[in-house]
Amino acid sequence: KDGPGNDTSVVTKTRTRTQRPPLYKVLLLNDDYTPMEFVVHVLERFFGMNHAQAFELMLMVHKKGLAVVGVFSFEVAETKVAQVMDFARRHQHPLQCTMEKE
Ligand code: NFA
Repeated sequence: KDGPGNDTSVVTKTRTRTQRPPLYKVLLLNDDYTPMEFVVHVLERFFGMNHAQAFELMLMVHKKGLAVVGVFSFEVAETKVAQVMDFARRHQHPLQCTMEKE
């Protein structure tokens, strides 16, 4: 007789792929002119870090040339980059912030 599991029936497993939105890394780049304290302030203000975390990450950027400061959805990453770039420009610092797909 036919039915599930019987040798004349075909059992098909449908693999359901979970849809995950693409994530974007927000990167902060080192330069020779932006004051360390300004970078620390940026990390506290726009990335919700405490002073110790912000200082540690600023030093990482300073030493390595760049660092990932966070991973976000496209819209949030875009907003963070715009906020940092605008804040740096208004204070006449050359600090650069970019994003890239993870
Ligand atoms: N390199 C900068 C300085 O010595 C500090 C800095 C850190 C700038 C991280 C940009 C990003 N004043």
